[in-house]
Amino acid sequence: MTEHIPQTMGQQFGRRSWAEPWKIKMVEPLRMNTREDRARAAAEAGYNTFLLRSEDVYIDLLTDSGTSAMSDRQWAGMMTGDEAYAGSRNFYNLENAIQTYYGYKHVVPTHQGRGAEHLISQAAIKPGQFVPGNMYFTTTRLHQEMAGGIFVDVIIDEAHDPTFLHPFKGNIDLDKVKALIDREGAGKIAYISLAGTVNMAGGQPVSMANVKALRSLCDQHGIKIYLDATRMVENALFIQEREEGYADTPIAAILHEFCGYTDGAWMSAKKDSLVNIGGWLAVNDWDLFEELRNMVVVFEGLHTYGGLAGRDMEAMAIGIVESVQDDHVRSRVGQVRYLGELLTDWGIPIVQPVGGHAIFLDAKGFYPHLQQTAFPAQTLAAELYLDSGIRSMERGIVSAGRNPKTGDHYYPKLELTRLTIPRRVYTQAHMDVVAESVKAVYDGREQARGLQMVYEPRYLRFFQARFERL
Ligand code: P61
Repeated sequence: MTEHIPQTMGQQFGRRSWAEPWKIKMVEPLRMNTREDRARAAAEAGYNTFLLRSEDVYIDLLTDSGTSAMSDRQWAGMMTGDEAYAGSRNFYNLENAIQTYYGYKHVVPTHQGRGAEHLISQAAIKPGQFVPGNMYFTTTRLHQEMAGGIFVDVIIDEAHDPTFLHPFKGNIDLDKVKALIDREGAGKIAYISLAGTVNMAGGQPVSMANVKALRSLCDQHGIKIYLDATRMVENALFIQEREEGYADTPIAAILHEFCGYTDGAWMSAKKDSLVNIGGWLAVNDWDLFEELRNMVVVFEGLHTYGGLAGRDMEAMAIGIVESVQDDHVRSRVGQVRYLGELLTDWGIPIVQPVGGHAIFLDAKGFYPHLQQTAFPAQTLAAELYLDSGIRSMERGIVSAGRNPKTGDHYYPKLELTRLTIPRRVYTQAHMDVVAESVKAVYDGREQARGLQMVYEPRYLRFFQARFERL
């Protein structure tokens, strides 16, 4: 009998192991439950993971939004919250952090990302104008449409193919933008809606070369570029790893350079910036800023708090600095990649290459026998929960919603179930448990029968829709 010599994960993958640049000081117990408990909870939740109670979840990979663990420094910063109605000291710290690391001139705080999306959409879109973007995001597109804009997908075609290996699958196809300008005229384009590490494409990055080329195209036509900076720090890591000339450039410098090619940005700070709540909007143009600063008092709160407490703004200011540290970003994305490598080696269909914040299981690859109208990704999320209590999120036909003109479902090419990794929360052992559960569900894939939707809300239906098993 040959002796089995255990190997560390690094050794198994032929590299030196990395580790998180922190140690754990406080823990939150997890609750395990039985398959019967989960069957009851899933049925009560209408087989929608958004409707589960968190207490019924074991490992929560619904989202990386607002679910990060804050550092001791951020918690200490919370105690220095200046809860004045106007002119809170913490606002100026936040403004300074955004100006320093993202490089924009004028800052408007908002309660979270969609608050900022609302303001920029209302201020910068005239009804009937087109808003080209590198794939849609649910809340982003809805705010653009509510402002009268028409979303046009201008991401490269490769982004719609889950198996295509491209280092920058979030890139904009400049020919698609040029064609739109030629057809409609630059005046019919509100702005380019550019997202870093494109969420719905699987957390796929945009290259520096792409944003530079986009800038020069837009300059020729007087078109603005606004950036969804929500996971732009993670995008910077991919540039450092994959783009020539950036291997020795710190994440912070890459972030700053990238933002410099854009005219402004909106942010859900609940992701990169390591806080439980918060967002902002920042622009370079004074007139637009004046408009936004005026609107924020109607929809969010005074322009020096935007719906946030002083302590929230302080945690964000500190979180921004922590988020751009190279060792932090490397271990954050490294953990996602670790889970992705396991699943890839086991032959489980996932979006390739692995993106920054999540593993996206290819539900069409799991369930080729299910029609898209039987909601394969929703089914997969339900099966994973039933197997192990792991909570994931549908990112397919349910998330895509309906075409507002025709009322038909949008049929996205990508039918995905997202395992989203919160920052600084779970360990490598948790990732192993997750991988084994995904494998168990994959092994039982032929039994899946799909779901039917029995309740469909009007807006962002995936959050509250209910299903029954077929
Ligand atoms: C998420 F199921 N993302 O990924 P807010 N831009 C981008 C985001 O990822 C984003 C927002 C703007 C979430 C939360 C969420 O369909 C959903 O702070 C790239 O959440 O308002 C949010 O930022 C909006 C989950 C949002 C969803 C919409 O889990």
